[in-house]
Amino acid sequence: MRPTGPRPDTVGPDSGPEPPYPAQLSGEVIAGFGRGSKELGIPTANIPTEGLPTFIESGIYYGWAGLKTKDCGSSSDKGDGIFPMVMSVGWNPFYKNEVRSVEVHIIHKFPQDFYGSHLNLLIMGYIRPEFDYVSKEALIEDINKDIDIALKSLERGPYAAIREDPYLVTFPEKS
Ligand code: ADP
Ligand code: RBF
Ligand code: MG
Repeated sequence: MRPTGPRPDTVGPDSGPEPPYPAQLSGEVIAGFGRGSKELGIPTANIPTEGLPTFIESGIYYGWAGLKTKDCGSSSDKGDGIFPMVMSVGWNPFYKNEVRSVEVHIIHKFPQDFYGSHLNLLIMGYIRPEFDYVSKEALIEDINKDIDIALKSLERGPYAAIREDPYLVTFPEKS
């Protein structure tokens, strides 16, 4: 269960990410559990757990996401770009999952789904461990706080600068 008490406004050193951050992770958006994260207002783009750096343990992280939507028509209006993100890695104790998952909530409103698209992530830091919750509402409240913490943390100069890292916009060649 989540310990009670206030949560910080930002996480990680103000001077900028320290090794092993920023950590790179990329993958294709796959179907998740279909649990209706979307209905909760917090859709999560699931990506394969392969390629997850071994030092990334279960927990909640934040960083930058570069998204390239799968081609069909003009890409610009489908939401390609660089966005802040929060990421959950683990077993989702609240849902008692049997498999580990990596789910990314991109902090942006998209006009449509983007399954099959490519995501490049720069993980900038760790926010908190995963918790079990007494209710879905309590989980959502904490996720919304994670989003606030991520946005505030990424506003700091050295973190904001990494938004320009070419890694975020380097995608595999179209096949
Ligand atoms: P699933 O169980 O298949 O992961 P979700 O309810 O978590 O389903 O919805 C995830 C899908 O919603 C993503 O794969 C993506 O196509 C879409 N989506 C729309 N907006 C967002 C967003 N802001 N962040 C992440 N995914 C989003
Ligand atoms: N699931 C949990 O069981 N415990 C958590 O502490 C938890 N934290 C999350 C934090 C973020 C930022 C995100 C995007 C997801 C988190 N989840 C957590 C996963 C959540 O259960 C999953 O996305 C559901 O599908 C939401 O309905
Ligand atoms: Mg999902």
